[in-house]
Amino acid sequence: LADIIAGEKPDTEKCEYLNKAKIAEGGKKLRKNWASTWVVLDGKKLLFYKESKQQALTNLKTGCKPESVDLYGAQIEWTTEKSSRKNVFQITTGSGSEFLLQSEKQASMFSWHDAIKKAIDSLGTD
Ligand code: I3P
Repeated sequence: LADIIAGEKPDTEKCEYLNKAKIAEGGKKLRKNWASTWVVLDGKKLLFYKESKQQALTNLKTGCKPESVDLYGAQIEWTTEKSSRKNVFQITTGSGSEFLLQSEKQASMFSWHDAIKKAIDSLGTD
């Protein structure tokens, strides 16, 4: 309610272009492929909208269908080993998928880490 009065979105709702790389799916390692991605945090989920022209065309035809990541049972941690890039954290989902998110804007990544951690903690694990 305070957020609404202040005219701000709750901090478990965010969106921004970030660099994203999916490095595992269902416990299987994938080849790392960074892509600029419109990332939306909506409280319980992270949504990834690809920015590519191909994807934009597909979205026009099918309606925009982002990749949706359930944060229930997920984990988040900063990593310096999984990438040579700065400001990288990893999200591991309950289903064993691993995503790296990165941006040159350090403050921005702190804010994302904070918001995602809050979202995960608010969902609990049971
Ligand atoms: C990868 C690409 C990534 C890099 C990754 C490379 O090569 O250069 O950007 O990750 O390093 O393997 P390719 O395009 O040939 O797959 P970072 O930018 O995060 O360092 P890695 O193998 O050390 O993960």
